[in-house]
Amino acid sequence: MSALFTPFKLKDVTLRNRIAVPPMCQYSANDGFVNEWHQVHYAGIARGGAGLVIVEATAVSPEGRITPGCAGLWNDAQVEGMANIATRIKAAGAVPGIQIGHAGRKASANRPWEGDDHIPSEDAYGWDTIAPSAIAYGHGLPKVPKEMTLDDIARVKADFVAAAKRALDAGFEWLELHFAHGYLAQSFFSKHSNKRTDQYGGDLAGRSRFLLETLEAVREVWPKNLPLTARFGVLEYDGNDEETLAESIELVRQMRERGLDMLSVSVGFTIAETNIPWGPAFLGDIAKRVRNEAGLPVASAWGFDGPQLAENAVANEQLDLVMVGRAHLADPHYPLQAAKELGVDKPTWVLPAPYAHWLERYRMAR
Ligand code: FNR
Ligand code: 531
Repeated sequence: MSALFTPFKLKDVTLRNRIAVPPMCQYSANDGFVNEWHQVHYAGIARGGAGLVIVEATAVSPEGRITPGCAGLWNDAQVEGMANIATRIKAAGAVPGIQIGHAGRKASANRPWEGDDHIPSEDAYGWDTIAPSAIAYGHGLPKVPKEMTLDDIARVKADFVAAAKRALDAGFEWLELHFAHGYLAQSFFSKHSNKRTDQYGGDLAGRSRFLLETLEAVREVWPKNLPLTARFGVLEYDGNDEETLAESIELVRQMRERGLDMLSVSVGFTIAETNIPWGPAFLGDIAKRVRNEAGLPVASAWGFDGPQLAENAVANEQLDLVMVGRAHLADPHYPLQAAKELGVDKPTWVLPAPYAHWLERYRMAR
């Protein structure tokens, strides 16, 4: 019996298995509008059998994009293209999810394969960035962001709410707030990037305020019966992990109390000077600690793609959902290959019926 290939119910949504495609930027949008590439990419990946497909980081405002190629839901016209994607993910038997976020001081950057570095604000494709404090990330992202005023903070929270409403209109059934990877929300939480002396900085409560208020505001408009989740960096691997983890778990508890249904455990990526112990499933034990101490279901990523690793993560109660990213780019049918490797003989939990009928194990032998 496989733990990975069992359905997962969260609120009124049931996933056909524990494999999720995490958000992965395609850097292919124009003015925030998705196009034919996104339709091909998401339909193809959903066809492979994952239980949940989460659409890439989608900006809540133009200046919230990471790159000019990022998707957006900052205006109503952008809903149609996203609705086509949600419809196709659902038609392929997966649950359609989407991640919304704001890139903060990491915004206005070139695509990774075009430098991954800041585009000067005076360039046609560049823009000024905003953040909790006027502190640059540095390295390839040297632009010093403007310290956000209280009005800026109120506007960005409202942008998250408006984007969440548009995601619902587009037919998404799973919403993930991008609170990780050194972008705006993560940078409010981290002492490295937040030196504010007002109510949005200072102690844990101050550094948590933007995340908690944004979550509460989005929870108000996102249906109670649909999963509202967040991806959040619970540590930085900056030599201060124990303190950061303790603060993070307290924040996650408070997010759960305010209606967070699940956490996708990640790394903060707030600063470049870190010592991340990259390796297959390296976040497994961290995720289990968050799951146990914060008391809510968790997902995580980074090198969980080996089928036995993914199986063990669920069987050992480290994760409720395994995010498998790059392996899905290499093979959209990753779930089918994993099912074969794990000897799972009920591909109906993996694939749409028209495929499953002909791909059951014994039929494949003919
Ligand atoms: C990512 N990742 C990512 N994460 C996120 O929260 N939002 C995003 O939009 C993206 N975009 C993105 C694009 C590309 C091309 C890659 C490779 C990655 C991180 C991704 O979701 C995942 O956490 C990592 O890729 C690690 O998982 P794997 O690939 O080791 O399974
Ligand atoms: C982070 C990443 C680091 C190392 C390997 C894979 C991914 N991601 C974060 C992404 C953008 C691309 C890099 C986002 O969260 C948008």
